[in-house]
Amino acid sequence: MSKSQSVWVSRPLFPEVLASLAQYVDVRTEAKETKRTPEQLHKKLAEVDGAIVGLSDRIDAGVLAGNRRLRAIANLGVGYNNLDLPALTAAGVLATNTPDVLTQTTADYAWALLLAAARRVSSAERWLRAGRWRGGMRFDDWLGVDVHGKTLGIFGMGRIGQAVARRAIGFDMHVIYHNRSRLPEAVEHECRAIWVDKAELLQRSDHLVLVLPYNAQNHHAIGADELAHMKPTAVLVNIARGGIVDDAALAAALREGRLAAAGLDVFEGEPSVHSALRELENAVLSPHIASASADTRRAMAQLAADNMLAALGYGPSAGHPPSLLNPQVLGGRGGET
Ligand code: 8YV
Repeated sequence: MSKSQSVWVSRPLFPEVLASLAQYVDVRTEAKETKRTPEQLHKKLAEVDGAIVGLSDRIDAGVLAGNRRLRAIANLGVGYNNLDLPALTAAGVLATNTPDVLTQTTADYAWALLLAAARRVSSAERWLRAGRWRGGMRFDDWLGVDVHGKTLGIFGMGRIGQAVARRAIGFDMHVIYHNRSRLPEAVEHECRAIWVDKAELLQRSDHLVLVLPYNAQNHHAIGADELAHMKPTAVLVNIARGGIVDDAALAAALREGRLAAAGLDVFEGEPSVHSALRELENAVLSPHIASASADTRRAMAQLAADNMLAALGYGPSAGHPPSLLNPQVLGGRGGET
């Protein structure tokens, strides 16, 4: 049966999620994820009523220009710095993201990076695989830095930051955090976390995890100055966004021993990664996979699909996408779904 509305999915998704979309709309899929030019995106969006996109798809006023058909953009991620929200709102396009479903998995991954970087897991494995473990290892080889019992700093204390903090209880850590606004006392108490200003966070953290959203104010929130205030024994973990850290300054600090190690899942200009970082043994690097467990990626994809169907007026939440970022658009449509 022909369907009246079409949805473009900018990258391969789980077949069952695509099938749930296809019950209601005509689904246009892609065989692989590619970085598209604004012109290519403009063309793709001109032909559909909705699009499910990811972080490499930058949706701004330019790609929306002249588009009278598009009604919804569903982002595959909780962070949505790839979306120009004011531009989407001005164009009357509903925008959604995927909060909550990835909180725990992403927090787990912050710990994976922290522990791997502090205890030199990747570097030791590379050494072993290279056949260099031949006996005669010294008792003081492969010394890392401890995580348990230390002070954990968290920069950005939203849902994921709080989930990182809760896990620190099991490691007997003291947690300090910095966030624009202080959390309610009950949440601070539950997370056993104490608010400090940014300068104190940098100075006191034995290890620092970045979980803040990317925006113009947070560009290079961790640059050369900030790194200079951190402890030389500290591990820095970035599971937030590339651009929050000045990667060149970080590489210099790691190379010069001004910082013990870093665990990085996100990079400025990804998928390319600063060559200086790639050369460092004390940097654990991964390709933006903090939310990538099978259950969570499936849940994210399904939430994006549910958001899309609801935005286009289908399914149990028709007209009310579960994670709508710009409810003003619904108001502007005068209740139309
Ligand atoms: C990515 C994320 O979306 O949700 C976010 O904001 O950064 C991640 O979940 C995902 O890894 C795809 O790049």
